[in-house]
Amino acid sequence: MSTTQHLGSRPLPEDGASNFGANGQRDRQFAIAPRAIEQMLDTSINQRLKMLKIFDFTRGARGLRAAWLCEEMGVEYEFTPVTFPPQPEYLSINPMGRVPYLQDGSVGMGESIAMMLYVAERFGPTTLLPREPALLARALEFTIFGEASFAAHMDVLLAVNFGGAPGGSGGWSETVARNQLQRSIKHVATVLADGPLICGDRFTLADISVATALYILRGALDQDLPHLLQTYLDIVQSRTSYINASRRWS
Ligand SMILES: N[C@@H](CCC(=O)N[C@@H](CS)C(=O)NCC(=O)O)C(=O)O
Repeated sequence: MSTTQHLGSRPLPEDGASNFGANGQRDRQFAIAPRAIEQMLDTSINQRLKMLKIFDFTRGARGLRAAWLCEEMGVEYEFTPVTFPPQPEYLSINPMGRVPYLQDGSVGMGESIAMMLYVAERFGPTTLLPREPALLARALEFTIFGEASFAAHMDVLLAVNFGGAPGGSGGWSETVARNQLQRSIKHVATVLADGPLICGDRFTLADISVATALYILRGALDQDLPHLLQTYLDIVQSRTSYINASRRWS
């Protein structure tokens, strides 16, 4: 199907000669311009269809992980806001109904850490996922740690704070979550003591992952961070990539 048919508009002459009339050059421009515009439109529609889509709540933190990485790597993406509770249209894309969710054409996936690894592999190689074994090991460990051993424990506390846990308390699971969070905070502080970043001087996926956990801790749970961690968070969040991504989420 030709571009013209696809867009459902009248066929255009191959060049402007047939429309070249009494107005001379002006008519020629009119005949040529619509074709150029159609081509531009077609290109931008195709680009949009091919563009990565990241579904998340407005001001959601975890979807920013993938967006931040896209900004770092120069990968185009689109933020698609999801309301809570999720509507049938979103559930037809992601039946689990959680966010974030990433769509790359016919490929779809949840889990913010997996999304980062996908983007790094699909559009890489990138220095944000180092190849040297020692750095790779640390980057992978802390990329997964940032969610599995850190942010995931905050869910219980978020439920206690906002979800109306029975009696206003999360009982033993709240105690476990608070203990685990303290251990995670200590672990990050120990690594950052040799910093300035998780992998020394190299900004990696691990920083995006851990910084997001710190951001949830400070933002959603209103918890003050130790000075070292707050300074670290300020440094990584001052990157243009983060600023650009977070603007789209607000
Ligand atoms: N491990 C998941 C956690 C996802 C998650 O906790 N999503 C929350 C919002 S940040 C959510 O969808 N909550 C609504 C629900 O569970 O229905 C990830 O990293 O993507």
